[in-house]
Amino acid sequence: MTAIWGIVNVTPDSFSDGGDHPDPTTGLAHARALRAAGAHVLDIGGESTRPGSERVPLAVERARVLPVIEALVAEGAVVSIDTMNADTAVAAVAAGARYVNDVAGGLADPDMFAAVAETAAAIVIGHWRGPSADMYARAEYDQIGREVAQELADRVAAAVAAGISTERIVIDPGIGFAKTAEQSWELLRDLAEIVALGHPVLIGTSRKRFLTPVLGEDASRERRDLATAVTSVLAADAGAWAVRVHDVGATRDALAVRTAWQGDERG
Ligand code: PMM
Repeated sequence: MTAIWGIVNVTPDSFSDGGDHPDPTTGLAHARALRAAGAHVLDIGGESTRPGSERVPLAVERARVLPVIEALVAEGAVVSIDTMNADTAVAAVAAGARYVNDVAGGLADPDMFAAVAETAAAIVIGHWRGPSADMYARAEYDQIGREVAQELADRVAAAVAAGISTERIVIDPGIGFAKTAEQSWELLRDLAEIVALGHPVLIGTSRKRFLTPVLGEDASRERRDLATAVTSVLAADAGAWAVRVHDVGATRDALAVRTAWQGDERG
């Protein structure tokens, strides 16, 4: 069964749900709603990674996410912390988070892998080439699937060298991170190269800018959520282990349709 990760951005300026859940109280309410809608994991972030975004102070990030994580864990939810900061990751795991989701794959904070190694948490290693502020300057590839797979394999090796056992490692090709829209589509077409690395693969396409050439600049949030439900099914078909989405209900329904189409045993 494809796992659904529900996105909870406790930020005033996130990629695509910015401003909806700017503080822990509204963030918690949103997380509970996503859980009720069928999210298996709640991915809590306190720092936006949207193109062009600036970094936020550690204390601000922690004040946003920790109360939400503590409350959700107390309710029995499975929680992930979406952070590029080792200190935040460690604090979140101490508060009960089971996954550290680092879109930078340990490259933004050199202490990340060693810090996670000291915990029992699993880590999501995202493909990343540099900070969001100027990531498009690094969007150059000859064969994107092969290059992203190689760069991810290098980060996995670094994580293992730092003491994170291989079964604790999830990989993510980082759709939209240092990739143009066309490159993101090409990478999705090449997903087999990422799956072949042998780790569970998490895919994040939800509401992202690369959908714009397909849907049009003025596409509503609802239309981007519908498109995301479709990419969730296609990602599952391509071997993804999990999809990270804003509209959990739409993706849950889309994946249920896929399961029915295929017959129960393959879900
Ligand atoms: N994308 C965003 C943030 N975190 N984490 C993972 N593992 N993969 C992604 O593609 C990803 C991520 C982009 O910002 P958003 O939270 O506003 O969608």
